Amino acid sequence: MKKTWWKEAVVYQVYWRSFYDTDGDGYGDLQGVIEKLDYIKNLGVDVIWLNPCYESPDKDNGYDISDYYGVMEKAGTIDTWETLLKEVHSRGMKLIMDLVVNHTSELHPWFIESRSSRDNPKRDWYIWKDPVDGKEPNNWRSYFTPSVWEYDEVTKQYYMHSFAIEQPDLNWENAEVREEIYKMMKFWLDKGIDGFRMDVINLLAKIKGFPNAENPSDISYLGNNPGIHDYLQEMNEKVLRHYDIFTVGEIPFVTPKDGLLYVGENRHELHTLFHFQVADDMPSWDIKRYKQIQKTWYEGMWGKGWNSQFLNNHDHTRQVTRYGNDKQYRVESAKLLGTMVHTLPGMPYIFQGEEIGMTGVRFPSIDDYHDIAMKNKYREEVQKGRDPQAVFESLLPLSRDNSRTPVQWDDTENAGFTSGTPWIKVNPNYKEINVEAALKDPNSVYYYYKKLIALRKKNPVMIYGDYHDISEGHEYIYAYTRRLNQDTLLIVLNHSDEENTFEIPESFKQQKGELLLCNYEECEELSTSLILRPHEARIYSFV
Ligand code: ISL
Repeated sequence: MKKTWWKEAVVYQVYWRSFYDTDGDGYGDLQGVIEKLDYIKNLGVDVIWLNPCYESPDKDNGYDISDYYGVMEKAGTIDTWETLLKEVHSRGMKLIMDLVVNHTSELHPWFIESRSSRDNPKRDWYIWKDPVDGKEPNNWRSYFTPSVWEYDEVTKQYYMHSFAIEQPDLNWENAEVREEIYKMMKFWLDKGIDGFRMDVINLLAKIKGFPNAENPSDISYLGNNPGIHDYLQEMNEKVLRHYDIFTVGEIPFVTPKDGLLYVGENRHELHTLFHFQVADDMPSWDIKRYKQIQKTWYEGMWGKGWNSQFLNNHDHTRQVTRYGNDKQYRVESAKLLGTMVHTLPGMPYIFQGEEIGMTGVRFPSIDDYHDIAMKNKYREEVQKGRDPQAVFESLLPLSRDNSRTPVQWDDTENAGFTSGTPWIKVNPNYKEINVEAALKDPNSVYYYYKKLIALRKKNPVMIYGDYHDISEGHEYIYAYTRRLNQDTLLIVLNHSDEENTFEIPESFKQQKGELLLCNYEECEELSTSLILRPHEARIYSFV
């Protein structure tokens, strides 16, 4: 398998608005990222993924861009951004930016022009359709609203939006649009960034003819449509291949077979992808399903394309809350999930705060929430006549705000995140869970992550080794091997609040294994029958 720098990288995601506020406006900012770069660097990560900080009316936290060349005031200025890039590079790290080109903000000058009249030269830059029988052109649902279509009174047509009404979709069939986007990508790449995380990049191509969907609530018709690979190959040819960069596509609704079409090493499109079979489709821990997902992706991609590993990000509830036990076993469980993400095949992602085991939230009222997806859904369901409290409660577990609360730096007011009023409430558990406490405690989740990352740097088997699940059918234990040449790792994870036993396979019984890492203070050396405590994780090495 071809070795590359990015295959060996560990990525840390910075959701800057919730990271660290330096000017007291209640929003994290780029200066805050600069001030905490040593903290990130100390963890051992290689790449920072920065969520969108472009000019934006901020209806969807920066995913509604009104100027691709400017920096949002809340985040800072282009000069601060330039300093950030320089400071990241001077610490030997890399910076990748979010690329959001499926849609713009409705306040982007292109859309303002486009909507101004039917014969405006930019009309075709977005997707406009006539009403059908006086109604929406078809029955498609958007991510955030009951229809992808919004009627425009002035020109008496509908425009398409795959997300909020304020996020009109660009028309990628239009060559001028594509050229304009490529120009913008080169602008940032020429400044020296190291790549892009590409927002819903598989949504660019729409189904020709816009036919009604049989089941409109399954919105997978929005993605992976014919034409998408032509766009990505063109993007690669015209932009990407000219730079030594790394790209990761956000690709919802994708199967391993189709995933390879995006990241196959012979395809010249993207380097890696985020698939959503876990984050979107597995609401709570389901070991059987998770093993199956890992198996099919490994079998589909290994040796041909590179995968990513993540369990949470700014859209998905914090992993220790969603897939672990954030109460009695919070620390053990956070470490176990980290062990899994960092030892499965693919690039590991850490979402800010994950490294101290931050948890999801349960705020008392819908007014405490800001997530446009949650707010819109709440309104939609309440308008149907459902009980508001019941709707609210049903939306709590997966609200995107679960992972958007400020990073908890210390136990002072607002967790040391801001001297002002935070844009979103701080998780009330900050007195117990915070960076300062983690840095003082040698057994913290933070130092465990540091060890995991260091281990990865020392053991190429963690990156390039093959993968075999040796625990199929076990209800609580997930155990697998990674092998490269003479090196073998055995990873054993007990996903349970109870003790569980795992019999190691015959082939290991004759070998001498060394315990490399374990998430409890004292751990058993290798034996034929391993007794694992609640949420215990161990890595053994065989040479
Ligand atoms: O959040 C989700 C489910 O709760 C995801 O399905 C998510 O909406 C989807 O993966 C697309 O996300 C990306 O594009 C959105 C933006 O709101 C998200 O923050 C971004 O990650 C529109 O740009």
